[in-house]
Parts: sequence; C-alpha cells; structure tokens
Amino acid sequence: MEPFVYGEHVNVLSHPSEVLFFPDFFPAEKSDAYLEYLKNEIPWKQEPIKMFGKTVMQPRLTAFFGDPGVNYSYSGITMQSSPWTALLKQIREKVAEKCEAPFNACLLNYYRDGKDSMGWHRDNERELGRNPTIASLSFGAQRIFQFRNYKEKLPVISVELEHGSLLLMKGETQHLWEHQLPKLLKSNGPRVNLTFRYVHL
Ligand SMILES: O=C(O)CCC(=O)C(=O)O
Ligand SMILES: [Mn+2]
Repeated sequence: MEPFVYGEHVNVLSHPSEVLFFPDFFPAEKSDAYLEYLKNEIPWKQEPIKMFGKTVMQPRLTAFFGDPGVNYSYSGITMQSSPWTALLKQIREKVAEKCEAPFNACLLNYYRDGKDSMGWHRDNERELGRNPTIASLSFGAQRIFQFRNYKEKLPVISVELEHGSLLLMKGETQHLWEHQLPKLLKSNGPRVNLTFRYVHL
C-alpha cells in the first residue's frame, strides 16, 4: 500500500486508525544539535524486562522524563520519571503544538547501532487511556519502522524514519495495529527516538 501524500505529511494509516508522518518536522541543523545533546546528556540505561516469563536485557538503551509523579509501567518494569530538561521541554512544546495534544511524559530510546531494536508491540498500557495520541521523533541514522494488523499480521507496512521526522499515532491505531523497529543486517549508525505520551495518573 502506497501512502497518500498531501501537504507536509504522509497518511500512513487512515481512519479509524490514524498515523501521520512528517518527514521534515525539524530542519537538519536543529536535528543535528538535538542528536548530540541527547546522545551525551541523557542518563541512558539498559534495563532488564520480562519476556515470556524470562528476564532479558532490552536490546537498546532507554530513559524516561515526565511531569512530577508520572510513572510508566511496561513489560514488567516501572520507569520513574526524571524532571524535564530545558531542551526536552522545548521539544515537547513544539510537538504538542503540531499534534494539538498535551503530553506529560516522554520515553526515550537509544539504538546504538543496527543490532539494537524493538519487537512487535502495541502502546496499549491501561494508563495511556483508550485511544492514545503518541508522537514519535527520530534523530540520527534512518531506520525502518513497521506496522502490521494485530489480528491478521499481514501485510506489513514500512515507513523510513529519518533524521528530524515526526510520526504521529492516534485514533484506534493501538488497538488495531502493532509496530516494531526491526534489527538490521547491515551496520548502521546510532539513532535516538523520543515518544511523547499522556500518562493518566
Ligand atoms: O524507536 C521507535 O521508533 C519505536 C519506539 C516505540 O515504539 C516505543 O517506544 O514504544
Ligand atoms: Mn511503541
């Protein structure tokens, strides 16, 4: 399925799911500066998670920022939010304005190279509410991001997430579709991803 292009965004999935892709959300220079900041200033950690009853290390590094008291639990771990840095706050404002939605938390992922990844999942934790709006920013090396229908599993829809791009998921997307960031066979540079969410307390 070829996405339909209009204006400054691409419609990746349509009603009742809604996925919009803004390839040039941030200009290249700004994105370069953000990437350097994020790689160097965020206290990245590799966290253990529970998968099929076993504890394994996540194949990527993570961090979690949010308003006071906001925590986020997934895959058997609970992340306590760190207070927003000035730069993350500034990015959040830009994203909230574009998405016309409030965000009180940001989960950050650091993929050190093409071997780091995130498997098929939905962002459907109860505290995100029924139809969450999730805004996902990409900085650094381009990676393939994929959707597949939760029930039918095929076809797989791929989007190339480039430096400075914004992927917005809303509507019923998290009920009907899973997404993943697959491992790459060839070597790849580092990539930082920021997903802004609204966590209900
Ligand atoms: O790195 C990405 O683009 C995917 C991140 C993601 O799906 C998540 O944090 O839930
Ligand atoms: Mn996700």
